[in-house]
Amino acid sequence: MISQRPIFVTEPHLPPLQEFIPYLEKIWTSKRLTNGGPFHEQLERELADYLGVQHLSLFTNGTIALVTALQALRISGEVITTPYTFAATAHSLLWNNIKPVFVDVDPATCNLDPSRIEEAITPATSAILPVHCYGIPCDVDHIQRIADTYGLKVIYDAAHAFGVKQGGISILNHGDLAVLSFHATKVFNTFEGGAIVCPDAKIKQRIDYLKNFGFADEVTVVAPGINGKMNEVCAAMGLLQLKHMDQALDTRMAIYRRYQAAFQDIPSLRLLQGPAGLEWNHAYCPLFVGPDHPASRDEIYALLKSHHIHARRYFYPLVSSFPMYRGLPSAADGHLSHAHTLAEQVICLPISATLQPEDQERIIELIRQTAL
Ligand code: T4K
Repeated sequence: MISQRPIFVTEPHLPPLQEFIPYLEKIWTSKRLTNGGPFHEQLERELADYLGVQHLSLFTNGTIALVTALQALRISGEVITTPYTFAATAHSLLWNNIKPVFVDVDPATCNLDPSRIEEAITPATSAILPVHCYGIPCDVDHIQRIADTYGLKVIYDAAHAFGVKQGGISILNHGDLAVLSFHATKVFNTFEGGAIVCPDAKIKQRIDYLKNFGFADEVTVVAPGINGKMNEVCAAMGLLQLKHMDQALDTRMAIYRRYQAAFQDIPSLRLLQGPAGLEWNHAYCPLFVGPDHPASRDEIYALLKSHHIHARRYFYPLVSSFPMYRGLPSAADGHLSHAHTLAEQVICLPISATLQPEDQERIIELIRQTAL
């Protein structure tokens, strides 16, 4: 009998429950629940090692980390960003009273098109906030050249880019800061969580103050900080997850390759590809349904849903079309034509370390039928 188990786009990867119990016992015994506890400190060290970065500061989630990264660098005025992303990217600007300026994306990578950035710079521009969308790296060299020329900061929204390397180097080392998300739906999860990757100890210190209300010590508050601290249960989850990471990443790659093999003879269906030399994490599996495909993207989405397969249209609708952004001059449709096309064509297929081969076969079979 064919399984009808619901399948989700990004099912969390949970290590065996019995492996988590000893961590919980330690927390219960020590009564240290949060505020820079031992698991928090250990996870900061182990993650920096694993990711190949100098320093990182753990956060309660990726959104608060983005908001804090902007504050840490005292960004104000206007910031150039992508409309093809999750709401949190642009929202982090509004939370800091910064005006987002949307620039179109490169359809091959889904990332901010560097050749369109300069025309969007004004005297009020203070930074660029690109996203390594789906874990595919931005054109970091081109973006840095522009930032250096105009004296702008670069903060990467690297929510999808856990463990991604290019030429053997972590993509998280680019920009002034890079922000990760460890949400349940991410490649690496701590239930909720995130981090800011920092190039030096000084900026990490400032960020550590900012995530703890601005406290530098018991009696000194140096900034109007927020509560962005990761608690000990989430940090313990991270330590345990890290032990299973390599296997989870291998499974994701195998799933992606099966999708690739299954659709390669259908030119109206395009899977996103990474550039040569990329160690990708396969954070998402976006499939673009071309206008010449016999079924539309939404028909495929509905077909899968009717079989309890919950694909998602990340990132539709575009952030620039949300009510709080659509009045901006940079949100005008003609200005963001590639982003609009991608948003109309994309469907993210289920990919996770827990997706069973027989379930993937069901997904593939249903989609292949739409090409007949
Ligand atoms: N920047 C970018 C580029 C981002 O993509 C995100 C987050 C952020 C910043 C902000 O980082 P965080 O503050 O979240 O750390 C989900 C996630 O909530 C969000 O983290 C993520 N991006 C976004 C792309 O996806 P929703 O609203 O689509 O989530 P939801 O609840 O509909 O879940 C998606 C699917 O995952 C469901 O069909 C079921 C499955 N699922 C979900 C959860 C929460 C599970 O199986 N178990 C779970 O616990 O936003």
